[in-house]
Amino acid sequence: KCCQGSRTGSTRYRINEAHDADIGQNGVKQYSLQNNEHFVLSVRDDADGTKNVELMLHKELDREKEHDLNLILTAADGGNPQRSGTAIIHVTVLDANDNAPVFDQAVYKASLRENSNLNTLVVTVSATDADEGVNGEVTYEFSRITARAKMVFSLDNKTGEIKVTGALDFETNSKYEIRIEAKDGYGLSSDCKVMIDIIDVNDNAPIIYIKSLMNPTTESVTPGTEVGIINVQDRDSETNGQVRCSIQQGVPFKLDVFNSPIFIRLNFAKMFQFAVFCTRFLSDFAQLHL
Ligand SMILES: [Ca+2]
Ligand SMILES: [Ca+2]
Ligand SMILES: [Ca+2]
Ligand SMILES: [Ca+2]
Repeated sequence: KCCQGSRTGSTRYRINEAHDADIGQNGVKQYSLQNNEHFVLSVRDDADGTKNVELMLHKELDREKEHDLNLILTAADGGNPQRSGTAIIHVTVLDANDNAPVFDQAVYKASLRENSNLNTLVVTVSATDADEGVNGEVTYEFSRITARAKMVFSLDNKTGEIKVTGALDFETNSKYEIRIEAKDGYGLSSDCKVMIDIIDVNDNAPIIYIKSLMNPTTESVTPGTEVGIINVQDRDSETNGQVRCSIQQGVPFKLDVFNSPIFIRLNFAKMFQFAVFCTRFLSDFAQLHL
């Protein structure tokens, strides 16, 4: 058995000497090893006439490429005719933890609607480790995550599944970027990025704010006078956040788009502003406050 990562040159394995019943020239004279990439034979004559035979590592072993090797060792005598015997040396390469887990993708992207249910699977990250046993056992953990993201997403440390664990809200946070680390049993690690986009759902109704410019509105007011401003806000985006305003018929007021959309308020809330103009003398509506 030879460990992956053993140093070449200094890693040697002693091999038991071959026996030959003959003596002298007819005894064991030479050893040879079948040509192979990794091992060479080192034979030294000892003072007592025996030979010290060692298998010496010549080129590093890589268990991930080759985990078993068979080497044919031949011992030949010096007789005539020459006789030889062979032995097979079976080398098992033991694993060293020389590979970190590797993610399938450097960046994982996912998108889900803001009204997604708890436990919804967002994305599964996956890393593999070429080593064996504990050296190749991969676990996952968040390596960089905001407090907000931690409240709404969970990560299964064995399967790499990211799931929804809290209420999402596009209007509060529409994008998340998380880093995940995959570690093997001895702490070699690598990481990946997960980008999650939250998709808007029309979950906010428009809110109407009314500001009267004349309070109270008098009946002597001239038609065409601006008597109030209406602000309408919808926190949703795009078509979910567009508003249309209308005023009931038969009232002496006209609604005009004043300058829409005016500005964007905090948290993406858009504010649309409309002006209300007096269209005729108020008479019966004198008490009406916008
Ligand atoms: Ca290995
Ligand atoms: Ca490993
Ligand atoms: Ca809306
Ligand atoms: Ca929304």
